[in-house]
Parts: sequence; C-alpha cells; structure tokens
Amino acid sequence: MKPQVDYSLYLVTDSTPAILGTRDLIEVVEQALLGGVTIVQYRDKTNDTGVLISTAIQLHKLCQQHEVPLIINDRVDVALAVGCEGVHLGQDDMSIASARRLLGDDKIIGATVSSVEQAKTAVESGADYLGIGTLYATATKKNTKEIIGINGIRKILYYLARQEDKASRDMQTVCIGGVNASNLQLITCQLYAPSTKEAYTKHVGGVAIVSAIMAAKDVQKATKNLKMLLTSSPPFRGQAPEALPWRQLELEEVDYLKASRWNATLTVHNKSPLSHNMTNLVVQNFAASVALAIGASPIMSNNGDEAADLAKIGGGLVINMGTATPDALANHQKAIIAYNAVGGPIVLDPVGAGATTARRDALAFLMASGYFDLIKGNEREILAVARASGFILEDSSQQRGVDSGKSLFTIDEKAYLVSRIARREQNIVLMTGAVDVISDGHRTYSISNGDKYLGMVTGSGCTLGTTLAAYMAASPKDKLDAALAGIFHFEYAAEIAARRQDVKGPGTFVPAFIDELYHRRMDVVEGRLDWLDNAK
Ligand code: 3NM
Ligand code: MG
Repeated sequence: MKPQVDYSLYLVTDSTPAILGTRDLIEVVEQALLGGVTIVQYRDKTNDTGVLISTAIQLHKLCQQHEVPLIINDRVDVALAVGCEGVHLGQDDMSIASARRLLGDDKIIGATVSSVEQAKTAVESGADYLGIGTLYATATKKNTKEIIGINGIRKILYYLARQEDKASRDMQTVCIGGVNASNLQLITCQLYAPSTKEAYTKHVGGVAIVSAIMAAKDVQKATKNLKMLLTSSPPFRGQAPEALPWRQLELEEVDYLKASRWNATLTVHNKSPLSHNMTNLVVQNFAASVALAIGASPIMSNNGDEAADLAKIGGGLVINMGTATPDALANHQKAIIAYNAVGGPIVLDPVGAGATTARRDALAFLMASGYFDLIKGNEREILAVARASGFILEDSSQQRGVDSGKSLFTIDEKAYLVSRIARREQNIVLMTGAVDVISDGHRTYSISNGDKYLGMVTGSGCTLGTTLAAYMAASPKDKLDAALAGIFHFEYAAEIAARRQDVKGPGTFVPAFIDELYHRRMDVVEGRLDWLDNAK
C-alpha cells in the first residue's frame, strides 16, 4: 500500500558547502524533522553511490522515527537499495514508467514539471505528485530550466483542475524555487486554481524548500516558523470568506438607498482611518481633500521606508501606478510588504496598465510583490490585470479592438471578467465606468450612480481609491460591503454636486463635489437621513 503523504512542508536536502557548510546532514535533517517537515527528499548530486546509500540508510531510519517518508532524488538504485518510500525524477532522469517497473506500485514517484505538457505526461505515466517549478530564481539551483513564476504554476494547477480524469484532478502538487518565510503565505494564497465545479478547485498542496530550511542558522526554529506560516491565515487575508461555495454568476444591481450601507460612513467618521496614498503629484491635493471630506486622515507619502510605521496605525493604503518608475516601484513594494504584514487593506490603482510595456511590467511586478485587497480600474486597466493574473480569456472579447472611448464589454462580460479575476486573486475587483461592476468572486454587483463630470476631472478615479482604502480600513470585516458603501458615498455626492445650480462644468464641480462628500457624511453623522427617501 502506498502511504498517505502530507506534502505540505517538503524538505529537499542539499549537501553542498554553500548550503550545508561544515554541518552534518543527518543532524540538520533531524532538526528539520523536529521542526515539522512532512516529507524529506535526499538530493545529492556529488557524492559517490556508496556514500549516497549509507547516508540514505541513516536518513531513512531518522525519517521513520518521525513517520515521514523519505524520497531519493534521481537515483532509483539508491531508493531500491535503501527500501525507502520513493524517488523524485527530473525531466532528464529515468522515465517514470521505467522507475515504476523497478519500484513497483507501492512506491511514491514524484516528477519535476515546468509546463502543462510535462504535467500531462507525468500524470499519464503514473506520477504520484508533481514538483512544479521553478517558481522564483534561486541561488540553490542555477541550472533550472525555466522560471515560470506564479502564473506558470497556476496554469498547471488549472489544467489539472479542469481534467475529467480523477488522476489529474487529485494529483498532489508542490511548488519549488525561492520559497522562504517572507513569501510563503503569499505564494500559497496565489497558487489557487478555482473551478466552476467546487470539488475540482485546486490549491497547491505544499511548498518544497531547500535553503530556507537547510541553510538556516537554527534549522528547527526556521522550520517551525515556516510551519506556522503554512497553517495560519496570513494577516492580509483578514477575515475574508475563505471557501464560499461556487455560485453561478448572478449580477445583482445594488440599491444604494439601503440605510444600513451608511453605517460604514459613520464608522469612517468615528474611526477617522488613515488613508495612505502613494500617488502622483497631480492628484495629491485633490485626494487629500477627498479623504478629509469623508472623515479619513490623509497622508501622501511615497517613501517606502516609512510605510512600516504608517501601516501600524491601522489605516489603508492606495498604490497608484501613475508614475511607474523603478524608484516608485521599489517604494511601492516596501509599502505593500508592510501593509500585508499587518493586514492593512491595499487598493491598487493600475493607472494606464497595459498601455506600455513598462506599465505591463510594473503591474506584473506589483502583483508579484504582495496581496491587494482591491484592484480598481477602467476596462482597459482591468483587462491588463486579467492578463497579469494569467487569466486566459476564452471568449471573443480578447480579440476586440481598442477604439478608445467605446465600451469593450457588455455588462455581463464585465461581471464575468471581474468576478473571475477576483476569484483567482481572492480579492475584490472593481471595474469603473458608466456602470461600475464590483465582485469578490462570489458576490457581484453593478452600480449605476455617479456623474459624467467625474470623468472630466483629473484624478477622480484616484480619489475613489482613497475613499475605498479608508472605508475598508474602517470596516475590515466585510471589505466588499465597505467598498460598496464607499462607492455610494462617492458617487452619490457626485450626483448631488452635479445637479447644483452653481455647478457650471467640471471646474466648479470639483469644489462642489468635495462639499457634498462632506455634507453626506455629516447628514449621516447627525441623523439627517430623510434625503435617502428622496433620492432617485
Ligand atoms: N529544483 P530553494 S529549484 C532542487 O525548479 C530544486 O526543479 C528546482 O531551492 C526546480 O528552496 C530547486 O533554496 C532549488 O530556492 C530550490
Ligand atoms: Mg534530477
């Protein structure tokens, strides 16, 4: 009988001086076992067969004491000699079929794969698990064939999740390459392949690690820390609904008259959360005024080095990609990491994403840097987000032209796109336009409020981001609900401002809009809610 294997924290050993140093391999592996690794692969590319076998015998004894399987890299002969639980085969090693013939059905055979094709072949050949990589470039293995990143691994998970055969859908997976304590939680959150059939939804099954364990000063402590990170919910996920059942997409038009929505407005007023904006010069003043008008505390700081201190205050962050210079991106990355570490909400405003190669790269860089609670953009920007997310557009919308101004999508297509990205990123995605569509992947809403003047003034989109960050920071329990309330406050104020006698155009609209943001808030604070009944 093949043993039931827990692949979640998969140790791959390394005997080279660069990683093992002068320490004893057996002792290091023992510390890792005490720390909680769930499976061990003995990987040794240099020693002679005799040494391999004697080391493997000792490792096997140790692993057995901890009831953890021992896998041998590449060397089927060594696995046979030792009688351990299995082998791990790279693309250039013995074929899975040959190894199976030699080892029999009870042994575990793992395969390294970097593409859907290789995954398909490995599944068909009867592999028990797939080591998918290389995720990130790593000093541990320089001759890796291909860095496939999060999206490369997602593609393989998607492929497996969508197959009809049980072998593919149930295939065990681990990712490998550059996994460490600082990126582990983001990686496991990102390596998620939702499916329309709930049962087929696939998460990566584990992380395979060399240096973050083997090269650690205190191996047991480092392993325990990795284990803790694996088994605890990352701060940035907050209390987000983890595994709501898949629902057929239902686009719901939301009723902004619901008085309960305005509770969130009161909460912003009472808590006065920080709205930390990393944005460009053009919109800083406007964004700060909007933040003050809704009752938040604005700070316009583009300095990544102070983000850690600001994040601790408990507010929200807006990353505006308006100036996607390398310098700005480095600061953004620091801030993203700081807010993710404490679970403070982050809004990404991918300004102009997709317009240039530099911006496409910037978006990919930011999305790999951390978790965004909400990504907002117009159609084109959200389309770029879809691509950066590795989303494969299966319908004709992909081929549509880019005649500016015209809507690329029907409302149902918008809802589909937004909800699928949100589900994939496990966050909230908002596509703005005459009709806004927002989704957390489970609930999808359309909102038809606002006014055309919003589209005629610089930075109104950015100030919506400012608003959303403050609303989500103030009401973090249900961020989609908080975001909806923020959108209503913002767009309803715009409607009222646009209708005012003294507003003659976009110029006079701006001060009136700031006024009305403030008045709507004070109406709620002072209990003057009768206008709710009179609203259109
Ligand atoms: N295999 P670290 S990457 C052994 O891509 C190995 O197949 C890889 O080391 C692959 O955890 C790798 O130190 C090394 O980054 C991973
Ligand atoms: Mg190999």
